[in-house]
Amino acid sequence: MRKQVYTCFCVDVLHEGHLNIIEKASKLGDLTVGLLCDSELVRYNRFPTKSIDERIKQIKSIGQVNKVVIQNTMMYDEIFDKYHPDIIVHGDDWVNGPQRVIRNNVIKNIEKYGGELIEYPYTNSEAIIKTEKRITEKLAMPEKRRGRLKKLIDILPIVKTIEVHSGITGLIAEKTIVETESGLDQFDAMWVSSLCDSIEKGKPDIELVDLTSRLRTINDIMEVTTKPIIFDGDTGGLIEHFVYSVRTLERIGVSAVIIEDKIGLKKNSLFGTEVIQEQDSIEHFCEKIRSGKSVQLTDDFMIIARIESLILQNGLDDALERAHAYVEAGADGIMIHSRSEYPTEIFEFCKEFRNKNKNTPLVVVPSTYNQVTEEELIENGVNIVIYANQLTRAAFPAMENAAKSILKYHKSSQLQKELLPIKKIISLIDEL
Ligand code: SPV
Ligand code: MG
Repeated sequence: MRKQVYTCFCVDVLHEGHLNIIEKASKLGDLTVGLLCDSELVRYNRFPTKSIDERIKQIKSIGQVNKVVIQNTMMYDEIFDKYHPDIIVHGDDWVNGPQRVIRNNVIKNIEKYGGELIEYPYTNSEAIIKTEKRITEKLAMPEKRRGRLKKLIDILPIVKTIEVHSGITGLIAEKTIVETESGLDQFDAMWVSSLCDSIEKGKPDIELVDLTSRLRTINDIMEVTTKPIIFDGDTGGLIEHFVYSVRTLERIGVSAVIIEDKIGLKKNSLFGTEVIQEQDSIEHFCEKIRSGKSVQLTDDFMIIARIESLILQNGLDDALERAHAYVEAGADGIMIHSRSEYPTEIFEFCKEFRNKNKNTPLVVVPSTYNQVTEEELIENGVNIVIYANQLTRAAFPAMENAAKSILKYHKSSQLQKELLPIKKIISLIDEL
């Protein structure tokens, strides 16, 4: 009987390296190619530039492939359980680096089900690296980047979003990959926080850092990233100004603006009622949403309404009334904010909101109720989680400690262990 051979492709663009693997694998028996599904591909690598149907068609057109299946998880448990392959074929690029967790999973499955792992030298020519880099860079183009947030909301259980406020934090959001029990993971989107963008400039978070300056921050981030951007638009300002902001943000490729229903001098929500802050009227805020939506030129861009009722202790009923009114006015999503230590009021809101509205995306920012897990948020119907300030809060004490240490010891060698090696910092940024 011919052997059953299986190989998984976690890519959307085929190059000679993949064709090499197919050529060799097909000689070992009947070849099944697994294609990693979209939701896993974004955790593993990057957003696909081809749909799963196009990817299937592409592989099917290669003669040596007997069967094409969709692999629903990065780990191979389901594949072994379902297909019992005799041979798993893979490039040897997964021996080192984060991908080795997946290799280990294959080895564990072989111990359980039997089979053999055959690894071929990975083809990594200059030309292949260049092509792959080019494709990735194209994802940064405004027309490609803008609509990706909506797509991610559709395909992912939750869109994991991290705060960025500069090129360097953008790079961290873009490139950080970790190994987990279920494979690799990375952030899906970026949040340009008003708090952190202001702090970066040594200013309070009171809409003092104006849009021109915020756009410069966005540009720095866009230069070095491809992931979609959610912009913290504060109150959105005057309706007459907000329409211009929507046009600009949409044109440059931002995916969503979140505006909060406060009026007058805006202060950071985490002050709660410790400072005077006024909530906008439902009518006026709906007018702002309607005006923003009316000037939008694509279907890609989202205007998300942020409700401050829980922050200002105006109660759950007020929050719900506003949420439904804002959706009615055209909001593409609702962000419900809280500064409680526990997620109880957020979950109450989600439950009541979802009773009436099953589809409008829900966004939360668990800065104070930080014990909450993504799993719990998913169970409660949340679509986007924003980690809104952690990079800034991590950097500040690290920088302060370094400054203090140098002052104290009048030299810097004692810091060596905590610092990025010089060799790494000078080669951190790729040249074009
Ligand atoms: C921000 O990050 O600027 C926010 C979220 O608006 S919060 O700081 O919690 O108000
Ligand atoms: Mg803000």
